[in-house]
Amino acid sequence: MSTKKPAATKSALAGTDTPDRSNTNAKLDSLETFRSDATGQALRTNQGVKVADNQNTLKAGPRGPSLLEDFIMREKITHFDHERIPERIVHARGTGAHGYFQSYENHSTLTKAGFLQDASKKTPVFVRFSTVQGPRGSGDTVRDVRGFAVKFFTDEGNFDLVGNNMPVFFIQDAIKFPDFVHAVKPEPHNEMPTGGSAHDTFWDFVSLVPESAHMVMWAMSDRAIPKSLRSMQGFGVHTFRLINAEGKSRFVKFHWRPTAGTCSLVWDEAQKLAGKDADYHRRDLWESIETGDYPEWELGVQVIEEENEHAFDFDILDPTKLIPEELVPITPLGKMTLNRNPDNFFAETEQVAFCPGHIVPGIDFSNDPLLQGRLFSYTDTQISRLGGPNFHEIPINRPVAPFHNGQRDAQHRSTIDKGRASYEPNSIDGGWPKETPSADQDGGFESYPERIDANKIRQRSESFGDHFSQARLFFHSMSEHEQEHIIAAYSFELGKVERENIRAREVNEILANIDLKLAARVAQNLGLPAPTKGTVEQRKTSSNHSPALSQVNLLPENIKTRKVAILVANGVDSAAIDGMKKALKAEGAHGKLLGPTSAPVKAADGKSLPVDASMEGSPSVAFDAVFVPGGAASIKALSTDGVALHYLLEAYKHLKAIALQGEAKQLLDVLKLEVDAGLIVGTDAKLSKAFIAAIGQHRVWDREAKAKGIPA
Ligand code: HDD
Repeated sequence: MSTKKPAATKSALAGTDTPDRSNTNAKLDSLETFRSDATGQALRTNQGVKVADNQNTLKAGPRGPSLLEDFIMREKITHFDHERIPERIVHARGTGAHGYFQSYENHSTLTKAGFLQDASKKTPVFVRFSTVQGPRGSGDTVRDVRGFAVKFFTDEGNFDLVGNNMPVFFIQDAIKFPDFVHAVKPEPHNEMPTGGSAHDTFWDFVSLVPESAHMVMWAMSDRAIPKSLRSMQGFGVHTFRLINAEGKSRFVKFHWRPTAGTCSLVWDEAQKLAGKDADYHRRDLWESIETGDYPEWELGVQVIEEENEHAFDFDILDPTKLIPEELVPITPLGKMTLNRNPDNFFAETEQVAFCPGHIVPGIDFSNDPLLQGRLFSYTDTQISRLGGPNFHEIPINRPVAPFHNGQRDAQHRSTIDKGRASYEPNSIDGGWPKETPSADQDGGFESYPERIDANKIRQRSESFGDHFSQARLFFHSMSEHEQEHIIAAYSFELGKVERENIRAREVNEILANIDLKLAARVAQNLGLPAPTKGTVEQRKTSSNHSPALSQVNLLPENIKTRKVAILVANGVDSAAIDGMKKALKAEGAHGKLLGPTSAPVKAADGKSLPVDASMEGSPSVAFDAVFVPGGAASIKALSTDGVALHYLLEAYKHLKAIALQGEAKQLLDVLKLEVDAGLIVGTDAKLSKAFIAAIGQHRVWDREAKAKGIPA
């Protein structure tokens, strides 16, 4: 038997007392020694025994019964039988990526957190994006809130910012979380629906709990069907504290702003994608990282001085409220870049364990009662999900900062602690490990000494009592088409609710208190009488319009990374393809050639052009825009090709930019369509210019009413 050890399993992270920057870099460039690479290695059992035959169970003769003594087969099957761990109770469906965070400058006036003080330092991060309702195998593009969880591996310990793509939440107090989750999850009797909130129990709960009104409005808006994970904003939701070296504390709200802008799918597209490519979002994230189109977000904070804690007409501790950016602008802190896909989904994305309670010196909690409950829930959940309290030793969760304490044993302990004293104080091991008094340089974590003098009570603060003003603020800040989408979403979801009393309650007791026109439109679509007044008196608020909430104002200034389908058939004008591809490339966009099949097409000039995919295999819903180059024979073929015609009609219906070059103009008559701001015909460079400008608008909203009549 060989005495050689199997490939690298030793952790590089244990054992030193000072933060090791080489580990920080290791996180960045894949050098972590716990990554196992089997290249050039023999197949072995988990005990290190080389395997001679991995094809056949040990049997009594080639046709005889299998033998119990086959320890190789039993080890393999036993391990397989236990491969799954419990999926997350919420946010089960997710995808992750590695990257780094870099501060813009020294923010020491705001915080003593080291990773926000040195502009030259790259702090490794692991991010996991998720949907909330659906199980692990559910679709990516369902209407739902998206999780946006970031683990910063700082030299002072891990900081987890566990947020969502919406800045508020459904409930105000953590004790209501199990109720909310039970209501939104698939119904218990038949486990339906998968991935969505369009069912009785969700609407029963939210129509009885008015504090959910604001967040439900976000969930019915375009924000709940993001175009990609790369185009989502992220929010820490709760108010946190930043504390500087002098002990000065300020309240903050964390914001992530994508450099790719914020935009969404349209509803029909989202529904189709859930079938045509259930992995649409995770594929997009994966491919953009592989292509080198690294997704980026700017991290910023809204800062509220302690003396201004009560300066707003809502409570900053109430997680159903946002602070309009027009009242408190965002101070940029730094940028996060995602530049590496995981090597192994299970080991990294599935086993990563986020906990809002993971903070570092310079950051602290507020008394938001939702946050306070979360501080308990996440660690508790990881213990059952990851099989014990040693989940911090799993490679993806290990801090780059060293960790030593008296905690010992428990399931799956992998650290081999040396020494005899697992208690503090001790004299046997020289007193190590020792506390770091907060007064020392690089002192230990110290909670902000907030003064509290109160009765022990179960009571909701009256300052949490206004549930409708910010729902109204959100609705009124939307553009016309965004408002129409919200009305359509409420109508669609409530239309799926079987019980009329629930539908009526949502309209009369929730929507009527937000906006009577909204309530009337939804009531009309449900065949209910329009309410004439709300059930609670409207409050006067200082903020009635917040342009920063509308995605119309959040588009990027370029079309970088946008994907354009180029439809071709035999006889296509290859010069037109080259011209458009060049123009798109210059803008950082990607053109893909799609043919009637996956076979190459023959251009009019005789060239053989390989295609990237067939039109059927790469549907229009997966692209941002469509270009049809001319060439008489190609256009003749496409004019009678049902897949090609459907492709264009679907892209038109989903309000995408379409450019028809040269002879492709004839398709207008075939499809009975007219040119508009995004349906462009032409022959020269002007065409690509206009096309690029139309893609930059993301959608042709003016076309929406007309496109409704298209049966794609
Ligand atoms: Fe939560 C997971 C975000 C309220 C209890 N939550 C989870 C994840 C995200 C959020 C992004 C997935 C993390 C990952 O990718 O692994 N949760 C939020 C936000 C909230 C929120 C932004 C409100 C502002 N959550 C919340 C409350 C509780 C929980 C009030 C319980 C009292 N959340 C959990 C959990 C999960 C979780 C059950 C499931 C799996 C996990 O933690 O690791 O503990």
